[in-house]
This record gives sequence, C-alpha cells and structure tokens, in this order.
Amino acid sequence: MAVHQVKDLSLFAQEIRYYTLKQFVTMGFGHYGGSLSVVETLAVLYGKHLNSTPENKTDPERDYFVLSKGHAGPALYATLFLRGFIAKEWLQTLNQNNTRLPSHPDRNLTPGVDMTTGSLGQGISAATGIALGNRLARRDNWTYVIVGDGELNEGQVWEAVQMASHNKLDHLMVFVDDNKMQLDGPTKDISEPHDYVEKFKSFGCYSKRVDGKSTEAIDQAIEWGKKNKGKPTVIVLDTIKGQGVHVIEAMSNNHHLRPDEETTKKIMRECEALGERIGVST
Ligand SMILES: Cc1ncc(C[n+]2csc(CCOP(=O)(O)OP(=O)(O)O)c2C)c(N)n1
Ligand SMILES: [Mg+2]
Repeated sequence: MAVHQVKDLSLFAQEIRYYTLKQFVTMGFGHYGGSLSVVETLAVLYGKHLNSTPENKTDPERDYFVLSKGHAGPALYATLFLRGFIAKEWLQTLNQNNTRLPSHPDRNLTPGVDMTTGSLGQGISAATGIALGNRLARRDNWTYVIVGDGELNEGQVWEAVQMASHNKLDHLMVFVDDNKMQLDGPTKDISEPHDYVEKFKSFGCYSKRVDGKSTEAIDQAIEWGKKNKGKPTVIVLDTIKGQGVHVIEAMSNNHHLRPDEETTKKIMRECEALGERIGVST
C-alpha cells in the first residue's frame, strides 16, 4: 500500500516545526537545535517517500525509518502525530513519568518508532542490519536513517557504512544532518570533518550534498537516491542548528536549552506567529 502523499511538503514541515516547539515549551527544556534541523527531512520522508502508515506499521514489507540522532525525538513525535500514528494529547507528555514519548525514541513505547535510539552511532548500525535483513528476505522496501554531523565522530558509524557498502545495500538511504554544530561547539573545531561527500564516496557509497532547508531539494535528492543501484546512498544535508526559528538560530549554543522566562516568551511568540501563518493553533 502506497503512502498517502502530503500535497505541500514545505507547509507540512512548518506544521512539524510548530508541534515540535510546542512540546519543548510544555516540557520547559530539551534538544531544540538538533530537532529543528531535521524537520524538513522528516516532512519529505513522512509526507511522500516513507511507506509506513498507522495501518501497515508492523508489516515487514513497509519502509523503515531510524532516527539515529535520537535526541531529535520530539521532531519525530510531531511528525508521527501529524501522520496519525499517535494522539495529539501525547505531545503534552514528552519525557514525563509514564509517558509514551520519552525524549529519545523507544520502539516499545511509541507506535511508528522502528528503532530505539539515543546512544549515538548505534541507530545507523541497526538500520544497516534492518536493510540487510530485508535484502536477505528478498524484499525491496527501503530503510532510511538520519545521523548527526557530530555523531559521525563515532567510529561505529563508519563500521556500519563500510558493512553497508560491502553488502551493496542499495535500499539503505542515509541522511547526514550537517548543521555544523554538536553538543559543545562547532563540529570542525572538535574533529575536522573534511569533505563528507568525498568520504562517503571513498567508503563505496553514492553521495551528494543538498540544501537541507529546502523540501524540494531533499525530495529531488531522494528521487535520485532511489534510482541508484548497487551501493547505499548518503545525502548530506546543509542545515542550520535551530533551523526555522530565528531566536534559536541566533544562539551560539542551542544544543540543549532550558530557556529563561524572557526567552521562552520569545520562542512562544515565534511559535504562535508560525501557527497563525500556517493556520494551526494549540
Ligand atoms: C554515545 C553517545 N555519546 C554521547 C551522547 C550525548 N550527546 C547527545 S547529542 C550529542 C551531540 C551530537 O552532535 P550532532 O550529531 O551534531 O547532533 P545535532 O547537532 O544534530 O544535535 C551528544 C554528544 C550520546 N547521546 N551518545
Ligand atoms: Mg550537529
């Protein structure tokens, strides 16, 4: 069964952004920066490409999605709500006792979550295993995975990519959220990343860099990746940490925020203005 496509992917991204912000404001703290930078990619995957729906979510023939940078969980939850996997009320319970929405995704708690993540490096390894399992079962479904640029410091990521390319996993598509920042500063100051595209190509993958702020560019890159044969595809996304929210983009470190009253007001104002522009509220 094909997924019902969302007509306007950039509008869908803004809806995801709105409900991501709402969760953080309710909770009072969280991984704002890295959640906001994956919103456009989630919109294109869940709005168009990912064949995973509330009806087929346990069908082994469906597509799989792994959020390897699990700290962006709230953006995934906003997406799962908008695609009908979870109830809206759940969004108000983020990370609270007995919640079905822990800050990092848990496949045993949340419908639509295919892999438990949060320990960086492990999600992409799991995704590679899922893609290999599907290959061995002679299925042609897709496995998509998002990793962070800082996450690439984990050696395990490169073991996974090498194994994926050795096994010619051409139904594995990896997205690198190149927002240029990690927990404690700019990625290039912590461990010089060199040219990601060249690195992934040298590991035996197809790779290209695209504008991760543009749903159109991401969509075109996925269409390109789907035609690739014999190797995994790695799409490097040029993004901004805190993407799409001025007050957060402007901060020098927005990895994990517990904003004071003043800043919370500013974030809420921006969130409400966004809601008005796109016609959603509460
Ligand atoms: C194995 C492991 N080490 C450390 C952490 C703590 N941690 C959470 S997010 C993060 C920074 C990751 O940077 P990046 O992948 O660039 O994330 P983004 O910029 O997308 O938020 C770190 C070190 C973790 N979750 N897992
Ligand atoms: Mg980063």
